[in-house]
Amino acid sequence: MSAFLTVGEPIALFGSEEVDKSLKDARHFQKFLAGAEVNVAVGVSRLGHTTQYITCLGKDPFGAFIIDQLNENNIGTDYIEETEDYWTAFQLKDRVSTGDPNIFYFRKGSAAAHFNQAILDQIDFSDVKFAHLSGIFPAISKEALASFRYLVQLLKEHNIRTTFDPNLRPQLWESQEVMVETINELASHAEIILPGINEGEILMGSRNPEKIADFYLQNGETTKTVIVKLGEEGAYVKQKDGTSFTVPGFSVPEVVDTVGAGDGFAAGLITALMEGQSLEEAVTRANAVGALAVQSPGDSDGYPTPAELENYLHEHKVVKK
Ligand code: KDG
Repeated sequence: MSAFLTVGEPIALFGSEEVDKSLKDARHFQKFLAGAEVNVAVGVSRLGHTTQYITCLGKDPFGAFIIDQLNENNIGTDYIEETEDYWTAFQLKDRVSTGDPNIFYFRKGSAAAHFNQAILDQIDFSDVKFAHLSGIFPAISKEALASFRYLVQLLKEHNIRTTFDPNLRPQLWESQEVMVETINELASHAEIILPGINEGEILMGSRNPEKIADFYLQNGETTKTVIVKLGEEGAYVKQKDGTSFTVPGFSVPEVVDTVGAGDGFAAGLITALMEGQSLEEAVTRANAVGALAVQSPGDSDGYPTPAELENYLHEHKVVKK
């Protein structure tokens, strides 16, 4: 079995190559692998760790493309189901000169939304050290939400360390109220929670990183650490024992696309913790992977190999303690 696993909806992403052109007008697109959780698997695998990605794909060209991408990225496919009944999701993303790109999804009723939780009973947890969960998969359907809850139960039974990224996608929820309530409840089962500062404002009504962290540390059944992502500014960390610190981010010469930075952050954090680094070193690596991610057009094409990461940290004068 693998050291890392995650479950989610993978998406074939068509990223526009025409800067500041609307999705209606753009004609030239490049195809990438996307999906928040699979992005994390790509980042973890690229940094040299064994991974399994759990999902359901349609038997269609996008599903076949995703399988190829998983194989190319050395990601385990032992727990992937394929169906002829539903399509694999895809999405369009524009290219903007500033800010976050616009995204249009074609995912309602997808194969992943019809995920059958029976496959979770086949998982071999023996070597699993970390599992990453996000707020997107439980938002796509009732089946996915139930499967998410069942996986949380299995992870608890096997004492697996877990990270949770709220990854708010309001368009996938029936109302903001349901989204906030469900995400905060799901987050409470994770050991490490990774909200973005803007998400904190929606989820608990404050942009104060300490208040966001305190909210989750008090509510979290098993929560030991909250890491609030501050974008370019880095990340604020608070632990159950009350210790807190901020790890500064890396300045980036040119932001090409912000999507995928948070998933890269999670991959950097998880791999460093699996390698026995301190929490501060792990958050430094997380910031570095996030900074590399925003300099490329796809979600995950900027994620580094160990040598690329080493070079980046060296160039930015981060010395190992
Ligand atoms: O975090 C990146 C994701 O936003 C993207 O890959 C697509 O999963 C996706 C989503 O729902 O936004």
